[in-house]
Amino acid sequence: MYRVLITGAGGGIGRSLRASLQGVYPILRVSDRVPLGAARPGEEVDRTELSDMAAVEQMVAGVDGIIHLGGISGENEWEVILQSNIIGTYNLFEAARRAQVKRIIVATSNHAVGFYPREVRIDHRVVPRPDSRYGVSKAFAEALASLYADKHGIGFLCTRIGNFGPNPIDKRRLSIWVSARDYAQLVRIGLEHPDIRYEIVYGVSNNRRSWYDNSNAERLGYRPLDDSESYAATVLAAETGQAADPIAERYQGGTFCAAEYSAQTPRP
Ligand code: 15L
Repeated sequence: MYRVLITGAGGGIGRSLRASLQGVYPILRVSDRVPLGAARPGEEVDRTELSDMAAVEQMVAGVDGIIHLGGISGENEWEVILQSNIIGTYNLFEAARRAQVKRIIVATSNHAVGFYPREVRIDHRVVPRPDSRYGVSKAFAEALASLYADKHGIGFLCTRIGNFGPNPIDKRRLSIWVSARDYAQLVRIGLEHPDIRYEIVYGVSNNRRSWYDNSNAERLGYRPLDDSESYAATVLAAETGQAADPIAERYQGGTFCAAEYSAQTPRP
């Protein structure tokens, strides 16, 4: 990997990877729809709207690998999701094919599978059960990646990110938290592992309360260093006595499942 592009470099994960990957690859090209400030040593700074194919083609020119974080990172109206996450992701993968990009790390999400009940332990082989229009856009990104891997030979690591942050912020996040250093480790595996064509892994730390069988990530060499359990007592104490929505509580996707929920009976 000579030149690595980060889309969505202005977001929380993007800012973290921009710092931790500095100097790891000869050139880091950082891009976002919003201004990113001046280039740091070893960087190229770009500003692109992912729904604009011509701009996306310029953004990926000369790139070997892409960390695709760009797009909307939560639930929104269909038109917004459509432009940023559906059309934007299509534009990126198609431009990457034309530019002969070798690897793409996809920031997919736990919300692509958010309607699995919490008592079910899921692995990388389960079918998607999106919990939102946002979750559908992440399942779309995984499916599109599969097409571009099979048909065009691009290597994809789809990382179903749980919740990225300095610490887990509530009970649900104790099961899906990922620390900055663990996520950076996973991204580097995705870019550097010699043998990746199409893989789905969970972007989570080594959490004792995890809902995931992340053996596919482990097979690829992932050895997460952090565990949310050290925050559990504080997090749980803060939630004592709080009323919980039964739908949010039942499913892994939490409030994403409960929002706009109108089914009379749960799907078996
Ligand atoms: C996500 O996919 C979102 O990008 C993030 O903002 C959080 O909502 C996270 O999931 C989560 O489930 O906590």
